Amino acid sequence: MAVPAYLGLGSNLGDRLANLQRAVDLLADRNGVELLRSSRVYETEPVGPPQPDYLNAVVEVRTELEPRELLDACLGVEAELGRVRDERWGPRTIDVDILVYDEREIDEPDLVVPHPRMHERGFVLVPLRELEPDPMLPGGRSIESLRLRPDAILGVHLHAPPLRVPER
Ligand code: GSY
Repeated sequence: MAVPAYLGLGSNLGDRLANLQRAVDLLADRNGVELLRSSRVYETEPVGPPQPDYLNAVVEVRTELEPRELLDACLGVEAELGRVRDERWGPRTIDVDILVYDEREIDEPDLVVPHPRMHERGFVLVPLRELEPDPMLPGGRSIESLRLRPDAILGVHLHAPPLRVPER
């Protein structure tokens, strides 16, 4: 059975907008992943060590893949876009994270869903809330309960319209 999921996309190296669009196109090519909608694209100040600003967006998918299979699909897209996983918080051509998978809570060494830091990150919450006003957050938190630091939102600026979602 297909379930909804939200994926966070980020890029701060090379042609950032083209990287995000390519990631959407590659995800749409995967068996068992249907791209439904994209948020608009935001330019965001980096969280982590000094590095170039990111472009971030969130996409909604419906997927027949199990969470771990979806993770593999995300890692496959990162690899196809030439991502080398070296510095943990460092710059990257593309980052594809599972933010939310249906109503599942998963806590495994390399797969934690809902994404454990999503509620602290304006670059995730701002685009995600365009698609889902009341998303599932880690620890059963609600959006209303969050006291997101104002500077987390301040570093998030609208940059481009939604990414193109390929026709089904
Ligand atoms: O967590 C994804 C990679 N990443 C980002 C990001 O996507 N956007 C911003 N603004 N900062 C980030 N720091 C890291 S690491």
